[in-house]
Amino acid sequence: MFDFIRKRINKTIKDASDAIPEEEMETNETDTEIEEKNDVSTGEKEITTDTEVSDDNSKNMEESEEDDKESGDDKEENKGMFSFFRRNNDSDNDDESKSSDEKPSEDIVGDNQVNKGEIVESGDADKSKDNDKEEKKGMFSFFRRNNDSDNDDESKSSDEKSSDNINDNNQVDKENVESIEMDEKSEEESESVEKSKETLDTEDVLVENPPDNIENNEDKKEDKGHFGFFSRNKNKEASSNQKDEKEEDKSDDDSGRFSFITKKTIKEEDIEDILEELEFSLIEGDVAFDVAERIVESVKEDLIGKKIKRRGDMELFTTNALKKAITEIIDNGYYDLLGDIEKSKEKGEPYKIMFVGINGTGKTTTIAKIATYLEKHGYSSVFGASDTFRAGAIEQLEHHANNLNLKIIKHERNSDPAAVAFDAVEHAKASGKDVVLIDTSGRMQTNANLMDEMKKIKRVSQPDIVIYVGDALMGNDATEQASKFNEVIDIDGIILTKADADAKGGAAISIGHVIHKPILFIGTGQSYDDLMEFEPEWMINQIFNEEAEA
Ligand SMILES: Nc1nc2c(ncn2[C@@H]2O[C@H](COP(=O)(O)OP(=O)(O)OP(=O)(O)O)[C@@H](O)[C@H]2O)c(=O)[nH]1
Ligand SMILES: [Mg+2]
Repeated sequence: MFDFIRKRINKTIKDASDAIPEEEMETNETDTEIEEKNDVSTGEKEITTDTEVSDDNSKNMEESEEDDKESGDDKEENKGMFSFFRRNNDSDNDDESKSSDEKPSEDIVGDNQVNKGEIVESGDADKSKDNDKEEKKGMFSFFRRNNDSDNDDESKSSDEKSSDNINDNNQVDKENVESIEMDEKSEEESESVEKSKETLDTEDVLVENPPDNIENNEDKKEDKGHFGFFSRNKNKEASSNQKDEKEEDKSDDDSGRFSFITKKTIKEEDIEDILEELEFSLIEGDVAFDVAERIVESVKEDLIGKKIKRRGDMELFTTNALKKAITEIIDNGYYDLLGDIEKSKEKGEPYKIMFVGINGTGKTTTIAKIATYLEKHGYSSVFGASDTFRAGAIEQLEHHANNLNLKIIKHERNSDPAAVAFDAVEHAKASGKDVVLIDTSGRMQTNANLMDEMKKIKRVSQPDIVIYVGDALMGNDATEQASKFNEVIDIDGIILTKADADAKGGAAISIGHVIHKPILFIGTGQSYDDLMEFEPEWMINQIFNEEAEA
């Protein structure tokens, strides 16, 4: 039923996922070059920032972490961190040709640059030991700096420190200057770190099976931070208000590779073209203009300002925003038909339903379907043949009555339809029937006489509920007609027929919203059982699930 809308919605979701260019989801290469070092002996990740990291940038990164803390994203972040290390350990382990003896002495020194969202590792396993030392000194000093800034945690053992391998060689960063000073001061300690590293097991030590000396750290909560880059951010206080600037983040992408993704805040310009196209698509798919506008506004409101932290976020946000917008549109209350019928029955009154609509929408067929439905729920019905206008209308209803073995109250053709309805109600009262189903002739909302006649039927028969029967194939016209009928006769609910033949689905989305009345049933075919109770969840599933039956 929703083929057209489903395709367009899915296109919108796809376009939205592609809307933020890859480059914008990555660290700014011109500002920051991140060098990653992978110490095989410990399985640690060492990340060296070799170029300038501006104060702003680092503040944003700090804020990013702070934000996450507040929003409870920490756990996810940390999980990501662990998988990062595990993955790198795994990739190290892949190197079967290396003996475990070799590994401890080998640093894969990444001249890695963050490039298009991935860390491209160009490890140089044969760096000289001197170089190694220098690197490690640097690495150590970085953590010294951070540890110091965190609490001057002098009590940390060198073992602990060995796991904090981040080297920041920033030239301009103020803190970095301090860091360089620290380098000199802590040269000795650095060497002890190296030694301690050599004593550690070779693989997965930090993540899968942390050695005792790390596991027993006095401050276990620090463990996560030890693994690198994040600890620096995590332990500092947030100090920036520039919330919609890019923020660095680490995350898994779908391919399972690790990537740096910048937090990107969705702005109107990122999505305006997509939403404009969505609006056209909805209108083309028979959604009423106002409803299409409202859906788009709601999605826009939802998306703007959202922060994308990892690939897939945009798709998720857009899907959720669309689902929310459409759910709001199609949720127009609930009419407890069976409950109301039961109440009438308890009072000893027949429950009266009047069916209205324009020509050929399926009123008469639907009456037969409803009688079938009611019978299944234990309620008896009687038909009132109030379409005295169209040739063959009475016979048509009579045919269904015979098929279903139900009583029909009929008068001559062209007789007063209101009188027929009245008689049908009287018959139900007299014979103890539970429900009276009143058929009326189809009429155009523009035909004042026929609209007046319809009002008279209502006045005389005093129905408990007036149901507008709309043809889904008529698209937005069905919605506009429902609006007019509602103005004249005050509709209580809607049955939308021919959903089985409607490939667009727009009328089903907007009709209830436009008249603020619920859809009770959907007609799904020409047989008596082709009637479905309307459930908003069903519709949402039809619209969003590509595997949903048409
Ligand atoms: N495919 C499909 N056809 C339907 C459905 N409901 C009704 N029809 C068909 O629509 C045609 C018109 O149905 P009617 O019940 O005569 O419609 P009506 O509103 O009573 O028509 P008028 O009395 O002339 O105003 C018939 O051929 C029905 O079989 C449905 O849910 N699906
Ligand atoms: Mg009819």
